[in-house]
Amino acid sequence: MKMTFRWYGPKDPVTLDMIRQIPGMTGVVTALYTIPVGQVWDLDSILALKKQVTDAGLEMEVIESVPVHEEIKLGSDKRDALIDNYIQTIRNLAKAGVKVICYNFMPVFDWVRSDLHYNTKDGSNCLAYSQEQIDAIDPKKQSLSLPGWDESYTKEELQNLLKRYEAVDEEKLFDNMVYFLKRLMPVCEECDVKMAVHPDDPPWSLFGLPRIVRDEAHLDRLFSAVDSKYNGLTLCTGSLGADRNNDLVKMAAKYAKMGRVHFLHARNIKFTNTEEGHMFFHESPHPTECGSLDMYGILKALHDNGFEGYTRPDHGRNIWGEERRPGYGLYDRALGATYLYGVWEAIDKSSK
Ligand code: DNO
Repeated sequence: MKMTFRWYGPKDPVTLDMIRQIPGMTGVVTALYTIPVGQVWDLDSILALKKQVTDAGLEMEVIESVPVHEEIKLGSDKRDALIDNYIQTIRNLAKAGVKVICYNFMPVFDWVRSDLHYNTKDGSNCLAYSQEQIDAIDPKKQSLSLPGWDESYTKEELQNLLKRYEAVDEEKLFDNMVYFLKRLMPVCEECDVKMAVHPDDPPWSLFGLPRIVRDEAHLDRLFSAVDSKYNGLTLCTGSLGADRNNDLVKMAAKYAKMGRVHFLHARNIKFTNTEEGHMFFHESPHPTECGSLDMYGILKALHDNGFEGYTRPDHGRNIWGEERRPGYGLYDRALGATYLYGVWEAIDKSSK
């Protein structure tokens, strides 16, 4: 397991120097944030980014994310040219030594939360999700104000996009994803770059839009439809774990054994309602006992099934007065990294 940290580029207040001082850190996971979705990432820009990272004594072997254009997810006649661009980006990233690309196939919205500053009892605050609050939003009728939503679209663009997705059900989205991956695979195999899809967060349909990377049945179908180890997974525990029916220890063991887990997003969440269902959860410190997910069990399952991929501590809370990008401050993620490192060392040494 290689420990990494997400870095949002030169403007990130969490600097490379800070990241380097976290014990066990080998590299950062980053992206070129200034290139519009759909355009080729040119080699010079990639190499310039890499130089900043390596000058700071870190590696840049994972990209999160190369975003997939909506026309590809919609399967429109514009997709082939956009997939050509994606392929060229993969080739350029490979030349810079990138090994894994994290991406998602969620229509329109990436991760969704109802609160970015949910106050917990210990005085920290964190990201939270309330189904009731999300259900009260109808993006087709009202202008959208979702925490974390970056307003990439004008109101009209969003309405048009949502309208176009009315013709895309789960099956169609799945076909479009398979089409995309089948075109990528020969290049990934040639360049040795692994695709690692990020699960839907949360892993169920939102606002009537289809979401298909959400449980074991959907992942099995995806992995057999495009049967290459280069078609793999970012095992995001907090995303998949939000559905209590997902047995993460089992899934970690199964997909690691298949050689499909290339990247681990390690994060714990706590359900605070006692009823079954997806009504409310907030993010919690990484250790098992702090949340509802068996973090130890997941790491052990990965370890025992040969996981050798990259890991990063996912979202941290705001603690010690820190007020940085929600989920992506320094302190709690650094604590998370150290916890993950320690658990991994213990599992590894005690298994020899
Ligand atoms: C949220 C992240 C996601 C992830 C993308 C991958 O904190 O885990 O935004 O980067 O879904 O494409």
